[in-house]
Amino acid sequence: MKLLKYLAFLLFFIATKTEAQRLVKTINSGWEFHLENSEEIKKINIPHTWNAKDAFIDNKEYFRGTGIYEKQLVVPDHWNKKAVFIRFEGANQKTSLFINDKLAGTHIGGYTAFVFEITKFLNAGSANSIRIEVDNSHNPDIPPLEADFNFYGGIYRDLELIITGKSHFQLEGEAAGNLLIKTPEVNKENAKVVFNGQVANFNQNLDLKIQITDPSGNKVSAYDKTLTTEEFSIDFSIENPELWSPDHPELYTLEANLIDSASGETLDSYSSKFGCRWFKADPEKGFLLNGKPIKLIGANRHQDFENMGNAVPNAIHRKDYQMIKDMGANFIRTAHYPQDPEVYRICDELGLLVWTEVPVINDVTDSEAYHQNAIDMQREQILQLYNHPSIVFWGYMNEIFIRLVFTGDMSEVDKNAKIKTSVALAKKLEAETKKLDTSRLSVMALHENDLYNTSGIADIPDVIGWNLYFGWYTMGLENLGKFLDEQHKKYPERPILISEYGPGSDSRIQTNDPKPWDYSEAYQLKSHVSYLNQVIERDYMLGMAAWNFADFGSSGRQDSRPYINQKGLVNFNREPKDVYYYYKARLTDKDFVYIAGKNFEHRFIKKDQPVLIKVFSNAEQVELTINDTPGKTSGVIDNIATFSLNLPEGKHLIKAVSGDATFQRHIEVRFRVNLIKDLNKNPITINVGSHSDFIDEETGEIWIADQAFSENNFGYMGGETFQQSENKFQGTAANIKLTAKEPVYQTMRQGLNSYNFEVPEGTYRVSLLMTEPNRAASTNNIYNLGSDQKNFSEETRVFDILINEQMVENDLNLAADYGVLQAVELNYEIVTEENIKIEFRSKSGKTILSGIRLEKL
Ligand code: GCB
Repeated sequence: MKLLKYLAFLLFFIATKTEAQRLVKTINSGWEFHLENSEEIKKINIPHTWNAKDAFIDNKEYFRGTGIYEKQLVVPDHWNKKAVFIRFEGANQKTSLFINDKLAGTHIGGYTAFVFEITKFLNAGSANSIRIEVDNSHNPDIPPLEADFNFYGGIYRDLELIITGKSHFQLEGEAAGNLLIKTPEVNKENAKVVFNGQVANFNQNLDLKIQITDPSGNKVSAYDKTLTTEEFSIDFSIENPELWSPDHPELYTLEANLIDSASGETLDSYSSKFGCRWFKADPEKGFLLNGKPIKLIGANRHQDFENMGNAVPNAIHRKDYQMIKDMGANFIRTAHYPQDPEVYRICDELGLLVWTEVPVINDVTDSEAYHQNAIDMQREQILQLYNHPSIVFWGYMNEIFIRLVFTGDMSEVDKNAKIKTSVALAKKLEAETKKLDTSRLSVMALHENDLYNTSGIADIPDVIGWNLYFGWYTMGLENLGKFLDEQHKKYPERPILISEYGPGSDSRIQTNDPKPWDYSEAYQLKSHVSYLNQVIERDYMLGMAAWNFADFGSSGRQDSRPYINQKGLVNFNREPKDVYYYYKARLTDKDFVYIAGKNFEHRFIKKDQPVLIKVFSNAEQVELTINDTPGKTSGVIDNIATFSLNLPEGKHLIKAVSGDATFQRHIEVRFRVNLIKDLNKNPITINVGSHSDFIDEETGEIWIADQAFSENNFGYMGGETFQQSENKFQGTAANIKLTAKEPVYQTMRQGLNSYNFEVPEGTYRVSLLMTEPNRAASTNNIYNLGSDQKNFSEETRVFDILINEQMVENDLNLAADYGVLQAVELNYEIVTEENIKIEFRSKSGKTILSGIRLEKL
């Protein structure tokens, strides 16, 4: 009997105890969703965006407007003794919450969390309606105004219900429930810790119980007292703290309970990790963490994912940062906005130093509301993320003069007004940042323009990040070091780092002869190697962050894959590109070796030309075994061993060994002249006007790099590589409509006289791939098919095509017949006794060709 009583008591105790603590639960599932002005109701789960698909569709702006989420919430009876909240981790970008048709709160800004108390709107013991309206339309008063990424709308981060006692730790307000843990003084011997907070619905019967545990889970400090005021600030001290760093991301835990002193009931609870470290940005010595220099090397990261938009689960955030850590990085910039709360937890755990920033980017509106919204975003970011030891930089502006610099027709007066309002806002943001946190560094990212110096804006934050695209938007990779040295000399007090760098690349484009703007993985590699070398050898440089960890969606982009910014070290689906493995070789210590060219396993070479193999390694030497014959070794320079192999035609197994690491890859070699002999089996596909091979993911066909004609072979005669502009070596980056083989169309040979194949007799299908790259060509079309008097303007391009002297196209005008930047494929069946000669005869402008496919029928 006694035992039963005891058990009953125990059960009661457990029940009240669990019941009494703060309850946090997601309410992500089972929503009904519709867009404004649409009858179509969809069942959806959060995280959700309505732009996952339409931001990637041709000729269409993605939807920017209001989306409405609805759901019933059954509220148990006993919640009337509780306080109930809804926490949004993030919704883009203006959100209103209605409970039972009453407005419970509104929030502006798409990248920070917010909490609304809904207690007074709820009917306990029955179903309550929740309606959430989220609006992502352009708003001149809300940052970001414009940027090179998509402003996907929706509730794209977790949505939570929080239930606490009537008295509770402050949940509403900019901190969205975070209570601040400060570490104002840390050294090897001692760390001072200050815990600040506020209790809502305060009364005199509240006990505060706090406990701090060390990284191994041992209790190191405790506090237990009755509160006399609603605000509290409690100091702790930790002896010989275990310091947080990328190599040892040691985390302490603080747990706080708010207890009703009369009943002993726990009304609310709060828990947060924190870390002990100190750091400094020195304009000569670079970045110092816990007193030691550490070169910050890592990447920027956007939060979207292929086919998902920004509505990604936490597991993807975790996977991304794990990949960044695994490649040996110690630094990450969450450009261009605060990311999911999970991201910062992961960075704390993995040991990644963080630059986080608010989305004040490209342009500023000179309005009170815009300035205030920007400041509110910074307040929210800092207060919500304060406790994360990983964060060392609070950022607040990215390339804020870029719109101004590139808007050609802006008057001097307007320009000066823009500069003035931007500088004024920077000063306000700096002041707000320092008001909230003097322990961290403020930072701003600039593009390559002296206006940031002359306007004085670059003198406002503690640290300057330069976004530098030498070898891409501006010429010459080697100009980087020169630029940095000049800046350092002119502004010796200014700590600097590179906040962005890197060219676009496409895993379908492969070459051994990389050039700017060819989108090859090889050029991306070349460029990153050069940047790493130039930054690492300069001690004053704090570090560098590659643009970008992953390819990301940007509806305005014209690259080799439309609507995607392709500067990622990994693809949009996180498939690594070569350069990802290069970082791993360069930055990690454990034996590592990798043969570059996952998509370059087929080599089409001239007979007797060597096959070039690049191997990434962190050892001093790499040994290759070719088809079981070992013995080829090469030294490693900048973590790359380069091999020139003489290989016969066929498939070869190449194995690389360095230290304890091995890697193998098959390489298949084909001599180009033999492709003609093989026409019986395989068509020849040529990427005309390009030095790169293009791998068609859909058909598996490889469109090989172009070549000049020689005897018994195939190739072009006459003409030159089409060049859109001076710093773009080849092709156009403009979107080509109606094809998935954009790169084949984007590169072309211009002014060619013919394309010749020395083939035996037979019936062949000749496919010519063409596009008109000149946008002006369509508007200048005064060419009239019927008349004898042909009147061509300079832009007009008209030519005839003859195959083996038979006219197959008369007065072909791609712009007039098909439109500019359209994929045009013309197929002809040809019977020949010997050879095929495709002639291009100009009537006006230069002839042009993008690709040829020759198939034997
Ligand atoms: C930049 C911007 C970034 C762009 C990047 C690019 O400087 O800060 O938002 O995505 O350049 O790829 O052009």
